[in-house]
Amino acid sequence: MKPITIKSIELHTVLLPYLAPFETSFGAETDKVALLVELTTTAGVRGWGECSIEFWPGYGQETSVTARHILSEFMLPAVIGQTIAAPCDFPPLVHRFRGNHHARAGLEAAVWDAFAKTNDLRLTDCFARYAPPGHNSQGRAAVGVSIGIQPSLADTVAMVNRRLKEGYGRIKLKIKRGWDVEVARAVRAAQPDILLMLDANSDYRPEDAERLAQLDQFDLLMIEQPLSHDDIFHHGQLQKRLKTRLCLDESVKSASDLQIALQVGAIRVLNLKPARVGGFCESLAIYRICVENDLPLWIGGMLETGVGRAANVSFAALPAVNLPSDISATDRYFAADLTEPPFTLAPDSTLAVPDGYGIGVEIQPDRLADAKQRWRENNPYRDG
Ligand code: OSB
Ligand code: MG
Repeated sequence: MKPITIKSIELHTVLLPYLAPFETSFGAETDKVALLVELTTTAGVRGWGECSIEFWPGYGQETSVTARHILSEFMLPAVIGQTIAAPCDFPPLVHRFRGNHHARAGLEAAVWDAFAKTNDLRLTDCFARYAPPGHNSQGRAAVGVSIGIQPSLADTVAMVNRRLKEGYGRIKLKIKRGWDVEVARAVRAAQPDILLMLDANSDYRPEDAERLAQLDQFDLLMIEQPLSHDDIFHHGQLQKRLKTRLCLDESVKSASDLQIALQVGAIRVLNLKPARVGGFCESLAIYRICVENDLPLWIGGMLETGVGRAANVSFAALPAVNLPSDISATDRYFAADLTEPPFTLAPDSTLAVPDGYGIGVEIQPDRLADAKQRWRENNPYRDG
């Protein structure tokens, strides 16, 4: 494979309005704030990555502004001018800067895209080269849809019916304390046979175990991250009391965290967000652990723009990603995304990997400029 040499890197903060606000246990959001990384090689190849981030530290500890700071002050100077022979030669270059996984993941994603394009490969086939032998890209990813907290039970059932009609074969509902058993009951009553799961985004405490055990009656595919974002131990305790499989999202920030979660019985399904674990190289290490342990795996989303969505679909097309991923069609999120072509849902609830090399989608410069302008005019921070 041909190496790349990094000539320059530009960061873009954008604001892109959602078609409808998205509400989770930590609040409602009306716009996507995204941080994009545009990398240019000395050969003139352009790679794009997305930091998969939000504008406040509710899901993770980073924000679009902290990620921009860490990248521009520390990580970019460490990589500009460097030659990279293989994508996973990148992490050691920024290893001395701790944490800040979403920031480093966006930069690493741009490296992967540039590397794949330099070598005339789709990103999905590039990932497959570093996956275990025989793990070739399937060219498409099974997906579901994540439904935010709605104003009422009737609205929730109506939204579920709408998404089913659009063709989604797996429904995930956001829950929080006080918005759980009744929601699951209402949706199950309306739809007895669908693949249904719940995501609490860390809203519950260990003493809520009895409440969570009531959810066992609804034949759920899994319950995602009920307890604290930094608490693997109590998920292990909780799993002993639940029939329903626990899925971890927030708590697994590295391959090591996953090994610990497996050891203490805290995990029966993994939601892998490549950004949360610091990028696709760590994601490939985690992928191997899932294969070795027969741990069911799917790829999570952070309502990304087309840049992040394309990379995640490319990873989700690997064969050990064996449950539907949280990567929905473009029209689930935006009126017009920053990239073309849009992702459309196939009747079998899959998204196709784009055809082109690298991430396979093209940034639309006019829309990028508009979205950057929108951020400048609507930046909600008091300090910068
Ligand atoms: O917990 O999976 C989550 C979005 C933002 C932050 C956290 C989560 C989510 C989602 C959205 O569930 C999934 C998607 O991108 O469609
Ligand atoms: Mg989640």
